[in-house]
Amino acid sequence: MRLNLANIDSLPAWVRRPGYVPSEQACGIVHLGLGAFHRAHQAVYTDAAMNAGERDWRIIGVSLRSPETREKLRPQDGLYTVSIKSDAAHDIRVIGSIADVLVAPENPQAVIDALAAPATQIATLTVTEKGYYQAANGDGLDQNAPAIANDRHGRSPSTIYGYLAAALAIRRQNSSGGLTVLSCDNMAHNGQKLARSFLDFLDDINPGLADWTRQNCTFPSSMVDRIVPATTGDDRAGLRELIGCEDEGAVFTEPFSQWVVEDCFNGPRPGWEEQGAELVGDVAPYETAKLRMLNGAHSALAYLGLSRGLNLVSEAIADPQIGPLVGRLMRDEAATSFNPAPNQDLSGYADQLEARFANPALPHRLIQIAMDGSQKIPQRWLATLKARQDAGRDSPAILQALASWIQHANGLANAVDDPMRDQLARLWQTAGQDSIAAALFGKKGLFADHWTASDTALAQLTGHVRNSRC
Ligand code: CS2
Repeated sequence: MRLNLANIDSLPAWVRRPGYVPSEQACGIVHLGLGAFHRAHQAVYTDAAMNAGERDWRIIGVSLRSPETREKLRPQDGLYTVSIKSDAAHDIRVIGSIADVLVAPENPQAVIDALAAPATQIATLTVTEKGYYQAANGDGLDQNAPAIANDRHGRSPSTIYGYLAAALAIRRQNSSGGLTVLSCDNMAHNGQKLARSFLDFLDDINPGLADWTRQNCTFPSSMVDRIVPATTGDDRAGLRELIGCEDEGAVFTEPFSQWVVEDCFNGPRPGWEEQGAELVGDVAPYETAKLRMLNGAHSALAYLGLSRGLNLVSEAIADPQIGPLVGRLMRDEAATSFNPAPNQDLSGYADQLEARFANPALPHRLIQIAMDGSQKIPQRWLATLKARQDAGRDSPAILQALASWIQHANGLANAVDDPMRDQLARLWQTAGQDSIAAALFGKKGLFADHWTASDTALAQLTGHVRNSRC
């Protein structure tokens, strides 16, 4: 038996389910990048808002690449379960907020039409860091990326910019109003970066639409936080035992969830703040803490842990060398690299993060976190290194983690899953072990715009690269 609207009532009584009739709710949101993270986070807040009585906020999910998620959810009428993994009793909830899944490459026009529909108020995004095509120096859009050049020439779009541009042109023509375009990815100033890159793109292809977008759309920043490991076959089999039903779209996550959103919406939105989201004037201190402490620690656990043959976050945090190093990275380095908001307790936050990483009920694979390192380390480590170096302070824990990433990027012990993989491999070949750190972080290094290492830091980093395992 497969989970769907017809058999939802045969689930055990303790499984929570929507307090509204999903098929009776219209759509108000289009989400680009429908992965497990969205299903365990924003879709849950939206489901909760409709449980509380709000109406017509269902989500049309868009997969920008493969049909996999559509194959999981369509036969289930969009329904799937979220299981909270902890020591406590089973907590499983059916989510009804996803109405349909579109597969962009199969039918780009359907995606454009969904974004252009007058009922659509909000476009949310989890397309990962690389989906924003940021220039290597962090300064706006990478105009040279082939996908961006394709979209600029008005061909069938493949990037968020091409889809949004085509949809907003229709909204403008039909006078159906602008959109709130809400980035939910792990990037510093994600809303500002998205707005800047999108407007760069529009200025180039259609200055009139760029002006209209400036006046009719908003791009709030947001900080999203929930650890959502990739679902495994074992997870699904265990779930089937528990609920007596097959759920191909199931996601498994931790009890913790946080969403801090800049309160600058263009039009109506669900009352997410009634369901635990925080609507604030300035997201930056929360976002910086999360990126530099949580994600910074995660990446360190990933590369240091993999280099020691470990597989899971919970194993890496328990390692007698890695655990304390990651504690220093969070407390001594990341937490001291920015000004927190009043009442933001960074020491308590670090304690909480260590407990979350240690959650034995949530197997989170290090290799999942290790992917796309070149896109992640600027906001997770390099920003901290720069801020502390500018203040005359060193960051020994991050330097060790960074050396471990450099070794990882060499690809000797693993397959490197990174959009800059070939560039990094070429650099390794020409620079070798003694000069790779300089080629990356020296004065003309590949990442020098994010952080140019001092001579001392460079010497230390080079020493670590020589000594770190791969
Ligand atoms: C992780 C994040 O895969 C990764 O890079 O660091 O996905 C992390 O689990 C989330 O940001 C937690 O909110």
